[in-house]
Amino acid sequence: MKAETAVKRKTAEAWIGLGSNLEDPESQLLQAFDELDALPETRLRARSSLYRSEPVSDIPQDDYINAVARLETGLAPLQLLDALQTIERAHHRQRIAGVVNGPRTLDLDLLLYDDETLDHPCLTLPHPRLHQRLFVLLPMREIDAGLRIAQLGRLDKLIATAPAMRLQKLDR
Ligand code: PH2
Ligand code: MG
Ligand code: MG
Repeated sequence: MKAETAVKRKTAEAWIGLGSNLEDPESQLLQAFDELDALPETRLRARSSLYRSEPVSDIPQDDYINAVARLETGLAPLQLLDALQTIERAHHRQRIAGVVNGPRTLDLDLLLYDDETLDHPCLTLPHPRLHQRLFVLLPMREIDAGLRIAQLGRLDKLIATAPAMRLQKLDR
């Protein structure tokens, strides 16, 4: 047996933000948790509750359902991003040219990948708006209250300084 075949690939801890405000958002997210767990070389290790949140957008639209998932994955960051976009497309996610922050059936954002920082045309790590979004920070705190984030610092400090918004934790 060759030496490499016995070596188990190192895995990373990846945090995913989930959001939906179209076509039964709660079901979209519950199904997405299963689809994340089914990705190659990937396990869903933890997930937050679902939260109802007011839309952060200039476009009037329905409230969102948001949540966060923590994965263990052997996929590289851009491979994982590609896999997330494949799941979004399977949920009939439409991207309309020129429309920013419009309503969506499913949004899967790669928030963190270990402590990596990345400035790639397709992917910025940590997610550039993570610290401004309580609908991401509060679900993260449910999974790991003591988390420290590369470049941004302690999660509880980010929560204390993030803009206020209407956000309600749900029972599922
Ligand atoms: N996602 C956006 C824009 N605005 N607002 C809420 N409440 N939740 C979201 O997930 C969300 C948003 C762009 O991805
Ligand atoms: Mg998003
Ligand atoms: Mg997105």
